Amino acid sequence: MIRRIDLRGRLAAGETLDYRTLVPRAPVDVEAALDAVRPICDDVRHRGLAAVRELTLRFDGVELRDVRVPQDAIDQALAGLDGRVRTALEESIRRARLVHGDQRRQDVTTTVVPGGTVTERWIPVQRVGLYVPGGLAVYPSSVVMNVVPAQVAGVDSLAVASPPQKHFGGLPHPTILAACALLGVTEVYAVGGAQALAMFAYGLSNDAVGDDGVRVRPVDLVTGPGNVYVAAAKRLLRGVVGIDAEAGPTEIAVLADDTADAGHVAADLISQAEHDPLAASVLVTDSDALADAVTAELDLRTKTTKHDERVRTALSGEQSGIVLVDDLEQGLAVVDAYAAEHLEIQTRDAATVASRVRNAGAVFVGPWSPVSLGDYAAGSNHVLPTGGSARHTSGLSVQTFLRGVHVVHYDQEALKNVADDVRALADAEDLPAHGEAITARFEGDGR
Ligand code: HSO
Ligand code: ZN
Repeated sequence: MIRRIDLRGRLAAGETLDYRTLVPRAPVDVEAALDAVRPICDDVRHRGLAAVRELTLRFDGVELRDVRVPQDAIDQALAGLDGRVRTALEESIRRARLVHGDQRRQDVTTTVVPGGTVTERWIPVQRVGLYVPGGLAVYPSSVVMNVVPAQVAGVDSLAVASPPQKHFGGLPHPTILAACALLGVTEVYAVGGAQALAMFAYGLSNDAVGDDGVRVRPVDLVTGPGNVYVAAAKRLLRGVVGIDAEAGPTEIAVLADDTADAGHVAADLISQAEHDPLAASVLVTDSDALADAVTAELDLRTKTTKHDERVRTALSGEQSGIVLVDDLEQGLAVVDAYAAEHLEIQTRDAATVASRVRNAGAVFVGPWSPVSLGDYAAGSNHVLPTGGSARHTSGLSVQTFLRGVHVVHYDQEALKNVADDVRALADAEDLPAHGEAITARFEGDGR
């Protein structure tokens, strides 16, 4: 059911291989979704709450009275949370805080010349909107992964939006609300999809909603996963509001040799295929025997896994496959070209092989570091670049919620000493007023 791409012997035969076009990849057409999303964003912008209510009825089948989730509903969700899940979420939060706490950057002051300093100040984004989807699965873990770095960065104001669920009285899923409660997030909205992102970008003002007092302040940055419509809304609203990455369907690549356990590799490939029929599972190996054993294990395990249909569709899709390579050297070139959201290294001397990886959202080293550990409880972040964007983009981190601002402070002497250089460059660019701004300060002192 999973296809094979055999690259063996092709280099020896003198072929030049363009790995980027040879690796399996799903075409995700965000552009096509833009047309559907544009009128939704415009409507929310111009008609505020009335539009959000109508869209929520149309897409979620829920009649919203107020967009804001009342605090007692959030408290009740926490009170009703299963004890085992609560303990696990608390441990996940604790580990994420450890890792993200170490990411917090210090301001750095460089003394360029005596009397002339440049400080890089890291200033948190003021207000952030976090979108938590409610589609095929419920992701309280994603609440943790978005909220923890924002809080560590020092974001002042944090709002969460998640689709209202018919079965839960028109509120977001109770586990989402409980995760918010554990993290101390109190501003939660029962709004989903593109309308949630438009609400965050434009806000809902009193003017737009009449006189029932609802007001949602616009945010400065929106983060969080979502389907293709959420990605399209992000693309459309970027500029009005900052966005994190446009997250596509999840991906796992495993680079393995003959020392890997075929059952474990298959289980890991299935674990991410379970997210989405469009999810990608890719094995890159130099071992024929492992490729055969993993294929057999995939067949076996797909029969008993809960979301078998989704998994089967994902594994047999053109985005998934087993890539056979001559050796690990070629394997590394292939996984670098693929730039997976998640990359597992299951080889001899895995740490050394992993240290040579250039492109991946996150790397999972050795037999005891599966992706699902990272999804929930490694301490690492699970909001990671997809679709090959790991070539140029990082996953979510404290850095996502900070801006580096250069603070320039020169005294008179330090400016005087560099005045000729500024004037020379200003003249070279034919921008003499730039030079005059320096000269004006020293007129009459003989320089
Ligand atoms: N693997 C997903 C994250 C996730 N998994 C949430 C389970 N829950 C994308 O990194
Ligand atoms: Zn996952």
